[in-house]
Amino acid sequence: MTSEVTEPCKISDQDRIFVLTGAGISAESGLATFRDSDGLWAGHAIEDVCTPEAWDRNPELVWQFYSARRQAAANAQPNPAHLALANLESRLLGSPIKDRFFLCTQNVDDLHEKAGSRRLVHMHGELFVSRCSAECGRPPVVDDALYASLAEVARCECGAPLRPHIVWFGETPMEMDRIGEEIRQSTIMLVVGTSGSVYPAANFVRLARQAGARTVYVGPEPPLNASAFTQVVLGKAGAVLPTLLGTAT
Ligand code: BV8
Ligand code: ZN
Repeated sequence: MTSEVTEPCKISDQDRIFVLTGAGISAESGLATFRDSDGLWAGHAIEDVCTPEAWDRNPELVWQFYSARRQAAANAQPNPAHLALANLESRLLGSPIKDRFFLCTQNVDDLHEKAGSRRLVHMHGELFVSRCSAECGRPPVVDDALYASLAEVARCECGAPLRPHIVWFGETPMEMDRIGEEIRQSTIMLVVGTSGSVYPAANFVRLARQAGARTVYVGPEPPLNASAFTQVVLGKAGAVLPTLLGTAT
């Protein structure tokens, strides 16, 4: 059922909310999405910057790509959509039932954290974190440096260059067990700003339906998996979420 947003989404005090966000929620903060005409992939083939093979072939190009993303994200601020989710989380924190809000983002930017979200996971990694490219086992490190050449790239104590702590195509997403558990317990799944073209994230809505949850999509156009939603609300997240989540002042 496709509609414009009119009244807040009904959330009872028994409901447990699982939120999945994609690049669309950061579009109004000035961060390009992947598939926009001038999107992130414009100018770069996925296989040249977002696969382990790309890293083996040309780590300098990969670091130039992610350094440009770090620069853009560092100058970006959360928008009303990020703030509405953080506000909803804090409102639900007060309720007797614990942990009724869980946020899973495919985004590697830190705008959800900047907005005040707490109970969240970055299933595809984080832009401002790096780890050892030799996987020597040392923990990932916070790293907001910009690397124009491989010579500048910081090194792990084992001597190997650091790589972005990001999930590339062909790599296993992070926190999948925890995400699976949260989906099973959810009664409402809210999905915001994702085209539904990348798996396993694009399958979460079907898992939520199997768990009996209401499934709501918010974005300016129906996603590829639109048929799996009980409600599709067409509109920009920054305009829709404050009203839909009842945080509109
Ligand atoms: C894996 C980090 C095994 C990097 C990313 C064939 C069939 C099915 C699957 C596959 C297949 N071949 C290969 C696969 C698997 C592959 C895959 O899905 N490929 C696709 C291309 C077919 N997946 C993988 O490799 C994954 N790993 O499968 O491992 C496994 C599986 C299960 C359990 C264990 C192990 C790893 C995929 C992760 C890759 N890394 N990101 C980086 O950021 O640089 S994916 C990246 O692209 C994003 O994180 C996101 O997940 C994805 C798509 O982006 P979206 O967020 O949806 O953005 P997009 O631009 O597409 O759309 C924007 C949307 O926003 C639009 O709908 C638009 O309408 C909307 N919008 C615009 N403005 C607004 C808005 N919405 C609201 N408000 C607005 N203002
Ligand atoms: Zn190392």
